[in-house]
Amino acid sequence: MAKLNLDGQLYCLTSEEHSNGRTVIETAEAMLAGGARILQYREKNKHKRAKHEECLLLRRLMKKRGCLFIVNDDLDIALAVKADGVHLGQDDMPLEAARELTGPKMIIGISTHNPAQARAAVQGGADYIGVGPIYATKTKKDVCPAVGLEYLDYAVRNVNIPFVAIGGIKLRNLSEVLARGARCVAMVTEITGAPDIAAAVRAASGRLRFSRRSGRRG
Ligand code: 3NM
Repeated sequence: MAKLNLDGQLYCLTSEEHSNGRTVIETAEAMLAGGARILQYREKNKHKRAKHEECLLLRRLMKKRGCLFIVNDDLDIALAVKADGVHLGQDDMPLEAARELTGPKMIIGISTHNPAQARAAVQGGADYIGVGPIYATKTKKDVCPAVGLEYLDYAVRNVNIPFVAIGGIKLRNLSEVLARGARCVAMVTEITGAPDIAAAVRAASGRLRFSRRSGRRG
């Protein structure tokens, strides 16, 4: 795989329970309409069969539109549908074991919440890491309290692979995160809960691209 480049990109995630009655497919289509370039399927409360079925559909949709498709947690589903990548948390299958199954080409992302976890993921060969939760979030149930901007500062200075700032990020606090040097940002509920998902993706992506182009932080 060519080296992953997430600079200036909005990282989109699904969450049907936070999508105001829209299905995960409707939400993903709206994200694509807004120009999404990377999307993670993250549906914590569904059965595996339903997740597999939705991922099969999304895999086709994302491929057609040239959008990277990442599956959260379920490495078996990621492999079965030939996703571009899998995203694993600290309590999921260890990175080394996952890499044995995926081979070198599949993207593996790892959620990290402190510098030690970041170092371990980078040394273990992760393609990117999540850095968060930057602000308080109710979307991820089992995550530690907000780590604040300090851990983001650490990542900006020390992490030499792409990283995604995540957790409680909204359009209203995006400038602060960009000003600290984040180059890729994930938002769940700000996007899935927006009245117009495509417009929300466009707005956030525009801000990220602008900050990258101008080299300005914020
Ligand atoms: N991962 P929202 S925080 C999926 O810190 C996820 O690793 C996190 O949702 C981490 O944008 C989080 O609605 C939830 O706050 C982010």
